[in-house]
Amino acid sequence: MEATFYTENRKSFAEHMDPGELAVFLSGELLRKSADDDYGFWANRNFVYLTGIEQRDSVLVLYREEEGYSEKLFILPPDAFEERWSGARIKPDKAAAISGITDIGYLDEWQTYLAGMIRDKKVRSVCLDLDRGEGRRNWTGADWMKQYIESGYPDIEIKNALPILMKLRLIKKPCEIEALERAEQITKAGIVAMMEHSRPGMYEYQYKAEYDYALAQYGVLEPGFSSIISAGKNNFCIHYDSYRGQAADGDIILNDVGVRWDHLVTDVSRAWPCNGRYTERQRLLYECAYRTSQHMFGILKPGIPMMDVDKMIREYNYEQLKDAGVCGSYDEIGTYMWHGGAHHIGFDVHDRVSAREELTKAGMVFCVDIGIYHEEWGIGFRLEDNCLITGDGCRNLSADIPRTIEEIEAIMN
Ligand SMILES: [Mn+2]
Repeated sequence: MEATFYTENRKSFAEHMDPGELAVFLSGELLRKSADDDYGFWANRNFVYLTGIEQRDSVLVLYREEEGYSEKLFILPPDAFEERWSGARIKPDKAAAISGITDIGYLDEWQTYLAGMIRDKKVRSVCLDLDRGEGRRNWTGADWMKQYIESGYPDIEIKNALPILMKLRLIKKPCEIEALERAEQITKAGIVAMMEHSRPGMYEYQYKAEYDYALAQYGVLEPGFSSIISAGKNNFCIHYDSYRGQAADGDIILNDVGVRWDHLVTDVSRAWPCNGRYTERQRLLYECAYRTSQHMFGILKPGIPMMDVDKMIREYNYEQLKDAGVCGSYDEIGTYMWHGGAHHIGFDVHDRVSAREELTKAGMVFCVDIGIYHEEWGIGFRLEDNCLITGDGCRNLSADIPRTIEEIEAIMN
């Protein structure tokens, strides 16, 4: 991603700030795992969206003037001893080249800077990324910041930056679509590798190994999110993550996987019989999902209430299942369809965007996910693609990943 992408994002954010307002964004800290080991660092996505920087303990400060705004980035200072053990830290010139921010300081100056700004600029409000997640209780750095400001500066109003960012992130820019297109190609390599190696008796972890190996050939060293790869009855666990099961002859392999490229994540599901030939029942159900998917990609365009997309998938898929003699009435559709399938993707796989009240617009990218679960027949799977809304319709970004029965059987045999 070019630095102009991040510069534009900060500019768009600053347009939503009030004069005299300060915004503080934190990349996050290392999380201790055990003894002297930490979990791999994962930078806050909104911080990355605004800076492109993925280093721990970094801080972005925006200050809104009457006209325009100023910005400053704080990064970890050089530390020869630390860097000998855990690798080089980003230097100011590199941080400037990535983010487009010219005013860069070191972390040890940051608290003095904050106090100085509040005093000299007579800051009236501070905007923080107060994203507590849904039902999650862990405090983030922004929560600590909120407490720090509230106790030290009771007159300053605290605002939440999240709603603004959720709006900005909803519409993808051309460079984000390019990154997604690249990610889709690599996703394809991973899925095709699993299809090609598939055979009865194969363990789920062996499919996973094929996927990870294929991605690594492109320099993608971890999947876009925790891969869901399961066989047979394990497909009935929607977010399955054990990988211990073994595919028996006649089982369907379900995958729900992604690739992150330049921060953008794909989310694709395919389903194939481990032995390379769909049974009659598998074919019947798969074709229902396929026709529903094709229907959706034929009708999606700007101006459709986002809330209706799930319902449209459900209703059309019900018609398919009814015609196939599987589902007798719409009241029973919940027996076979267990989840919705129209979440947005982007910097997060379940993208942190506000879409519920929106109409579909050019630049939105969301999944069209059709899951069919027939427990009695022992067949469960999803067909999930990534839909980009364009000026006059839509484009299936994952269309090139084998998705018809003919394409899949051709690869496997
Ligand atoms: Mn998915």
